[in-house]
Amino acid sequence: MSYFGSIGKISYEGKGSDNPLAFKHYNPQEVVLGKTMEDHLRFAIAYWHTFTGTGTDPFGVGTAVRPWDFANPMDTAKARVEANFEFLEKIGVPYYCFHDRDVAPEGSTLQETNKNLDVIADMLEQNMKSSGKKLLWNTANMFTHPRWVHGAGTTSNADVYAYAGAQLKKSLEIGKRLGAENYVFWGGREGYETLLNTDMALELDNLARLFHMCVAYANEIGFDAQFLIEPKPKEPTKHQYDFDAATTIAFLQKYDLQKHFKLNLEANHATLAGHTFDHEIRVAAINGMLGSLDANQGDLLIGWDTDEFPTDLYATTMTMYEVLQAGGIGKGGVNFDAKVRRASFEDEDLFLAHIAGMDSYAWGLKAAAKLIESKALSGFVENRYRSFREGIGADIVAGKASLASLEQYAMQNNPIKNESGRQERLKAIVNEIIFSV
Ligand code: XUL
Ligand code: CO
Repeated sequence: MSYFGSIGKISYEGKGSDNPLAFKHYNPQEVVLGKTMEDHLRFAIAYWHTFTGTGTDPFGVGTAVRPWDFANPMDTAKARVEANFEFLEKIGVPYYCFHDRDVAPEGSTLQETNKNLDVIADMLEQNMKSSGKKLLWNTANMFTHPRWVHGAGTTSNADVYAYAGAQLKKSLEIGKRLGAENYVFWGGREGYETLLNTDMALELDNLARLFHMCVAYANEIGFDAQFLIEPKPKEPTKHQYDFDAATTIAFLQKYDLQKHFKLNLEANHATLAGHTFDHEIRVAAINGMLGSLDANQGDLLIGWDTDEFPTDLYATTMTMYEVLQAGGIGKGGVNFDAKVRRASFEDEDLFLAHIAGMDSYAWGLKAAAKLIESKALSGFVENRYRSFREGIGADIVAGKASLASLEQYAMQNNPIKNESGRQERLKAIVNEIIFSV
C-alpha cells in the first residue's frame, strides 16, 4: 500500500531548480570538508510529529486527515509503520526516531501495552531490514497518560515510579532489538508546579536512581546505545529539572552519571531557556557532552515550544559551525523534532517541510565549512587571546600564577591597553559567507 502515491523520490536538482519537490542544497553525496553531506548531517524523521501528530492546538482539534488513520488503533499503528518507511525512502533520510507510545497504542494493562509494542517492533524490524533505514534513537513517553500527572522519575507516588521503571525496561529492550544508536530521556513531566507541595531533593535523587538503573540494565542486556538527556527549561511543567545544558551537566556530575550520558539538544528548547542553540552546543561540546540535535526553531513572538521546521539560515549556519568545530555530531544526528503548521494539513506539506529543513541545514553546513576554511572567525579568536600564550598570560594558563605574582605584574604594567572585539565586522563576515553559498 502506498500512502504518498502522487509523490516520487525527492532528488537534488541544485540552486537553479524551481521544483518545490526537489532539494536545492542538500546533495547527500557532495563532499564538504572531507565528508559527505549525508554523513555530516545524519538526518532523522520524528515519528511523533510526522506520523502521529494531527495538528491539534489548545483551541482546536486536529486538521490533518492522514490516509493511515483507521478506526482500530492497531490498524493505524501498522499503517503508520508503512507510511514511515515509504516517507524515509522518498525523502532520502537514513534515520528515524520514536517514542514507544507514538508507534503503538497503550492497552488496558502494561502486559497488553507491551504486546502491542512487540507487534509493531516486529514490523519495524522487518522494514528496517528490507529498507536499510536505521533508528537514531528511541525513547519512552512518560508524560502523556494521566498516570504521569506528578511526574515519572520525579513523581510523589512510588507506584508510578515503579511503572516508569517497567516501561523503561521494555523501551531499552526495544532499542536494543532495533539497533538504536542512541537512547533519549526527555523529562516530559520531571519538574514542578509549586514548591509548596514539592520535595525537590527527593525528586532529584530518585531521578538519578532511575538513570542508574537504566545504565545497569543496558549493561546487563548489552545495549550499547549512547544515552542522551534532552534539556528543556519549561513546558509542560513550569520548571523542568533538566533546564538547559549547563544545569543538566551539573546534575549528571553530581550523581556520577556523566560517563554514561551526553546531551540531545533542541533548538527551540535552547531559546525557551534564553539561550541560542549555538550556545547550548558550545556548552555541551566543551564538556565532552555533545550527543545529538533536535532540529527545529521557535517563533520570536510566541513564548512556547512551537517546533517549527528550521528555515533560519543564520541559525543553521551557527549551529553547523559549532558542530564542525566540535569535530562533528558523532553517533548523533539531526532529528527534525518539528511539525508542520496546523494550516499546512496536506500530506504534501510533510515533504515540503522536510525539504525546507534539509536544505536549510545543508546551506548552514556549506556556509559553516566556508567560515572554517576561511579562518575568518577562528583566526580572530586566536589573535584575541594571544596574551595568554606569552608572559604573564602563559603563566596563568600553566597554573604558575598566584595573586602575588599577578600583583607584582599589574603594579608595573600601567596603563593597560584593550582592543576592540569587532563584533559588527565579524557578523558582516558571516553574512557575506552566508550570501556566497
Ligand atoms: C518535547 C520534545 C520531545 C523529545 C522526546 O519538547 O522535544 O519530543 O524530543 O521526548
Ligand atoms: Co525534542
